[in-house]
Amino acid sequence: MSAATPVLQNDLLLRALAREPVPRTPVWMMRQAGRYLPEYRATRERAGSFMDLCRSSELACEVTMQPLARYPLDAAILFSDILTIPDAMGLGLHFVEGEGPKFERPVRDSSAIRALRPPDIARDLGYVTDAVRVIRRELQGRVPLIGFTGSPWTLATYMIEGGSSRDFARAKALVYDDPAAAHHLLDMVATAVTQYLNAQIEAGAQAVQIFDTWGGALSTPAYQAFSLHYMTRVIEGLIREHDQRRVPVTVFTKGGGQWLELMADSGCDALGLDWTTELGDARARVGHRVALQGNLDPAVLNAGPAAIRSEVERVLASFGSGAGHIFNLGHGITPGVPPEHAGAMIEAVHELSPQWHESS
Ligand code: 1CP
Repeated sequence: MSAATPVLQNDLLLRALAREPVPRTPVWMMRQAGRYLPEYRATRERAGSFMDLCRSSELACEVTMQPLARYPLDAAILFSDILTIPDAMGLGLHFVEGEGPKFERPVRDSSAIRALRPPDIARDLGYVTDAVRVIRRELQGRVPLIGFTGSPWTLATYMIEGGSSRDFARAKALVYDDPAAAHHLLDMVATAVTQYLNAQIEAGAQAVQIFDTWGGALSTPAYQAFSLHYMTRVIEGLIREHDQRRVPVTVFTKGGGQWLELMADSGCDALGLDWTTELGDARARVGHRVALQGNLDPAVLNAGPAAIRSEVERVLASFGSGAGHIFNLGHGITPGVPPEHAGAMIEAVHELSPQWHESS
């Protein structure tokens, strides 16, 4: 390790991802930097737009650090978005207030797909790797930094639909009408995703997560062919050791509870679970092969601190004793959550989890 790389003061996350013993369960939250925090809203206002916030490494670093200033979290997550890749492929991303992401030039048919060009990661996404470097410097080894990407399938849904979707009508029609075009698109996106994560790892991301937010919308065979296959290919292409440490990979397919055994075959180190799968059941199925992350229903954070504490207790008990659990929400924290409620969740994990790690 070079003199410029401070040792990691808190490596609970990396130890739990390796299913090594820990004195308590590490905790972080998906979307921990975001609109539920007034300080985030203030920085975003200063940035002008969401993409300007992502493109400024100083401001992206500032918002990455905000939840860590408030709460004793065990990881930082790069502040960026999954849609930076399609933006870098020329689709023209913008965010409409209250409506979410929109692409000016969606790819609706086979000719648009065949006209697509892969992004040049260093040229078009250098702002992301710059942010990783700035955040690592600012963290000074306090906690590990998680890098991330969307899964090829999840990115493709936004590229084909032109934004968010309820039913993925266009993306699924493409899969069934013209599977060759769908595979061509997914293949190009998978290559970009692999290079993008490797660039984040080389810049200093110490763990990475693949967000397959919309994989759960597919049938089992379509999930295997159009989502899991490409995530497996991405994982095969990743740098797995950097700075003399393993770089663990977490796969989170929302709605993927029925496919855990298949997902555990992808070569990942951990699976993210949403709240519809019990951690104890998941552990019995795949816990001897991968670590498990999750899975408090984010809606619990709209309830009061007493209810939050008892649900934290229930989630910890569901996983049970021993190593291999990373406490998290089952999906991202929502904008209306009072910040003190997130604090109550984290405090409860600190207080209640040590008993599940005694004499292991
Ligand atoms: O108005 C605003 O300020 C923008 C809100 C916002 C934020 C805070 C967006 C737009 N993206 C982000 C940051 C973000 N997105 C992070 C980093 C912050 C952190 O975790 O602390 C991450 C990891 C994401 C990942 C992301 N973006 C996903 C996968 C995770 C998930 O929640 O399922 C998805 C699907 C997106 C797309 C996206 N970007 C933004 C929004 C509102 C959305 C969702 C749109 C939809 O529901 O279809």
